[in-house]
Amino acid sequence: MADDELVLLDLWSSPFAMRVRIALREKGLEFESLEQDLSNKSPLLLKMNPVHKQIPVLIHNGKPVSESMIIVQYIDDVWKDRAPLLPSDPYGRAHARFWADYIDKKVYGSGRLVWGATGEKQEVGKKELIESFKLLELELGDKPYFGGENFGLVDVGLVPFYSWFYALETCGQFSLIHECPRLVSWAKRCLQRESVSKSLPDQYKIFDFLMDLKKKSYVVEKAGDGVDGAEGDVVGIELRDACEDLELQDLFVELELGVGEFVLVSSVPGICLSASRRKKVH
Ligand SMILES: N[C@@H](CCC(=O)N[C@@H](CS)C(=O)NCC(=O)O)C(=O)O
Repeated sequence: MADDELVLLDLWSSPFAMRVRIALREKGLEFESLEQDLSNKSPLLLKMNPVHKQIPVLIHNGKPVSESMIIVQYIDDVWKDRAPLLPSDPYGRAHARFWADYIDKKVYGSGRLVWGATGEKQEVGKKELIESFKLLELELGDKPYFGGENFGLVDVGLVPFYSWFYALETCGQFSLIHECPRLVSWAKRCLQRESVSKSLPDQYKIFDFLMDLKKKSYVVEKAGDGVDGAEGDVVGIELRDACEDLELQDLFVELELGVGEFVLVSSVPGICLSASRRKKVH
């Protein structure tokens, strides 16, 4: 389609946004990337994604498309004549969508626990993440890509997490090359594609970004005796948990309002700490 205007509401560190950048580049499409500040959401983002208020959003000739895997499939539908990301047969398409959905359901959530949580929660995240990666490795088998000979939807869905590997390994104290050597080789193969290497940030930059985020913000968990956290909520934190992590201890000192009360300065879903409302701490 000639004269297409493509604007991406973007964020350099977001694995979801990376998917869209990769898909656009696979198709050789020019686009304008508008970096978003999620702590102060722009009127454009709120207008274009009023339901979730999240990036990425692809605005194609003024019309917004949201949710990364939906955007990637939209791009593949519109520009189906170049570098197809999905196979043409219905079974192959369903199979690829199944694994893309698996990645969405498993990898991001458990990864978040690995870099953002401590103690038992982190261990649970680590176990789940390694199990998911091992299962994905089985699905990959001996193929060069999840899409077989062709780089496809599942590859686009998963490869952004390669930029998080160093942070995950460092925080979780495990080695991905040791646990899942074939997955690491696959990621390196993907990185040889310009679409991927241009879209993924440096692993050390991601590590610094996540550690900074962990210091500045936290959210309480939904499970167990936890509570939902929202920006500005006043909650009490069991200092016992916080003590496991010296950096987080500093954070609590900074945020303390009174005896055992803390305010959430920012809401980043899934950074888990055990907490309960207005619980006294000593
Ligand atoms: N399911 C969404 C997830 C997108 C997402 O979580 N975006 C994050 C940035 S990584 C965001 O915009 N967060 C802001 C918020 O939730 O308020 C997708 O696949 O696009």
